[in-house]
Amino acid sequence: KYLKGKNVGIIGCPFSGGQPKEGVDEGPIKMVEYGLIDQILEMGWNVEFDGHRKLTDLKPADDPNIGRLKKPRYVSRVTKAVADAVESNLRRGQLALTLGGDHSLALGTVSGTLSVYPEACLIWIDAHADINTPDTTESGNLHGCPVSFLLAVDDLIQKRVSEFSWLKPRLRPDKLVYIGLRDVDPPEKEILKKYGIKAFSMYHVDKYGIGKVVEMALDAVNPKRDLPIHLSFDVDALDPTVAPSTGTPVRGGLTFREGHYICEAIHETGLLVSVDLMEVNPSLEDEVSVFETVTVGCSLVRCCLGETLL
Ligand code: B3U
Ligand code: MN
Ligand code: MN
Repeated sequence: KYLKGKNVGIIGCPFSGGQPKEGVDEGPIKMVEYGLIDQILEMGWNVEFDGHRKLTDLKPADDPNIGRLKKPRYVSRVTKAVADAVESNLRRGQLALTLGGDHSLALGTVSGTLSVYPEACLIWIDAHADINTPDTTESGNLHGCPVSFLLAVDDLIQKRVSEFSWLKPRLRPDKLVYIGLRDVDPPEKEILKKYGIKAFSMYHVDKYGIGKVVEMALDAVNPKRDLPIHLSFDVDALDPTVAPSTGTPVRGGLTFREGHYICEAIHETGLLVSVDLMEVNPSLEDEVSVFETVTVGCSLVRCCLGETLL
């Protein structure tokens, strides 16, 4: 509906600055090494991919904490560049596919999407809500904070750090929905409640089944099925038995099929304009775990682009 034809621009983001574990920067590199580009080409897409971004070039010499926030300047510079890349892909009529890297990258991807499609809704698939503010974050890791920075909510905007002044908070709370949550900090729960943000935890997936949950999620943020969709998929939404190689695995997650169903159903709306696949960390766990996590990342992406079982 928004994008004509099968054109995708892939933004490879080897970046780990939003959290402490090295190796998540290898996620996009491994997904491409495992053949993701050829797989997408075989599905009949025109693919633009000029190699991974040189994000380490943006690393400042000195980057002291701001309050509790770690590496704020590095994350800000990188996510600004990513925002520009997503925006440029979308303006050229391409679906923007961003491969991470840690989930702080969504500061950039979602900003880029909203600068082209301010009416877009955001579907966030994750074990975590990633909605801590500079005040509530215990860890100081920016991958636990991107959603709060994106929200167009006055009292959250007031807490914003000036380092991220390039970021226009444009996301209305009623345009955001979560699926897969199971590790949400108490202050994050408060924020979700306070702004009436729709969230489907693993409890809801168990209770209603994934089919109904995706339908309810779309009803919440896209009732007429006419708004563009940004899908931000953190691979840790999947159960650790399915995607073990990720920085903060949490038991009790989505099954292989539940994860793929979400991507298939969102593809089917014809409204998907921007996709993130984040937090694949090939340096964690054994060889089999890495293989399973990287290949599941690739197959989730293919489902977003229309791969079907039949
Ligand atoms: N909520 C915690 C933990 C966390 C968030 N996202 C991940 N872990 N991957 C935090 O650090 O903000
Ligand atoms: Mn996340
Ligand atoms: Mn997560």
